[in-house]
Amino acid sequence: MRLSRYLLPVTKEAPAEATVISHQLMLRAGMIRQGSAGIYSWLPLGFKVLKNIEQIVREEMNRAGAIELLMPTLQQADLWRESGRYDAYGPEMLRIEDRSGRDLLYGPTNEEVITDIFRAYVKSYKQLPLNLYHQQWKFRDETRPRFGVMRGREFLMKDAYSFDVDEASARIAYQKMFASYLNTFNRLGVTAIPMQADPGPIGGDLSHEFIILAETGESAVFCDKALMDVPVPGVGFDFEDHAALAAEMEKRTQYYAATEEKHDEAAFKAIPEDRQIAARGIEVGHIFYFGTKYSKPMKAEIQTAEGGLTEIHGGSYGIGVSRLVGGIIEASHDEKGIVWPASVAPFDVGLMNLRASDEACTTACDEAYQRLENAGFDVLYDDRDERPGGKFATMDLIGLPWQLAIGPRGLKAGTVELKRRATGETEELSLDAVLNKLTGDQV
Ligand code: 5CA
Repeated sequence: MRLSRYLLPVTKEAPAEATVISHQLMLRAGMIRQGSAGIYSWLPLGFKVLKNIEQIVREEMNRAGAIELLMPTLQQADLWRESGRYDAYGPEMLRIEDRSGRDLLYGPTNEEVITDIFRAYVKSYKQLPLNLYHQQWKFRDETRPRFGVMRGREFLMKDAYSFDVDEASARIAYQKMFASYLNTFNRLGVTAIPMQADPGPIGGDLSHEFIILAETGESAVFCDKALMDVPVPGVGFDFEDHAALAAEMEKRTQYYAATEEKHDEAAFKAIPEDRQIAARGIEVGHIFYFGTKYSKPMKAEIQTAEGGLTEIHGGSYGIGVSRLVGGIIEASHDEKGIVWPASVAPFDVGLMNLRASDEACTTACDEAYQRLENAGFDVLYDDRDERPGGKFATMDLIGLPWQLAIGPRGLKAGTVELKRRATGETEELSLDAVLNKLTGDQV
């Protein structure tokens, strides 16, 4: 992508209402634009990151055996009357009436809709276990939307729903999501610690939040430092190996980790002092086992092997996809700007023409652009006739993993300058050597 043809409205300063660094950087890097409070347009650069996160979440959900579908944003109020949550949900729910007077709502979550789909089509234990998910916009009329996309009113969530014949198999479904989340967040370049959590309005008796530690996090969290060193299951993990699933959860739940609502000071103080972490965190995922909470009132029943009928046992599993864009920045930035983990970066390489008025320099840059694109890299090519200082500052701000600067001086010596954004380390190399190095880095 040529920057001269792109829409990248970067700014030097962030507006005063942006109080946390991720919000400031997202505005300065031209990733989002606020409509009303907590409602954003995703500008081209921000949209690319959002899509990259969505894709990793999708791949890891699929790997764990979940199946993607798509439910609408607008839901029938009647389903929520059946579950009993229509009145219980309160002013956070945006209620809408259509032209014929029917009550609709903009979904804050989808337990009711998915249970309705389930009961329409699934009648037998033979069709279970089943885990269905989607990535869809939600609306919650939060009292205090803040921190940019981290607490929005409209936000993108991945929500998965598991259906099982009994509690024992539902707990396996829960463990699958637990293990899968560890891999997902690891691929997104962040460490998310599973912590015992309060199920809140979703309900249930077993619940974990996945927390990224960050000073600007909204929740107070307490955990054992040892948890940070437990390796993730890895992409080769066998999700059908029940013993391995239980072990992955046990490896972590053996250590103390809880959010404020579930905090037990005595248990926390029992951890060796040098391992006690009392910090703040960002909740990027939340999983729940709630048994028959929805299947009972909504009569989602299936035939058992014995020939009787039973209510299904359910769980739901959320990831804050749009919140993660902010969360990843909170965990990965420096004084110059964002430092994207390669897996979610909006482009792989930022190519800078340091003297666009110089024909030879422009020819060399055009050639580098072509060769990088042909080799499969997504390149943002700053081809504008502007001063190098501003170009470097923009590239540092938007945080692409690699920067490639080409100017007349280097070209005389047959070299270009390659910089790794994360470390600031630079090298003078031939274009061939750059391509070799980047290709090697990719595998
Ligand atoms: N139905 C369940 C799980 S699918 C559910 O709604 N869980 S939740 O309420 O915990 O939300 C799931 C995830 O969405 C949270 O972990 C968080 O990462 C994200 N989220 C929740 N509220 C917001 C918000 N206002 N802005 C951005 N992300 C949010």
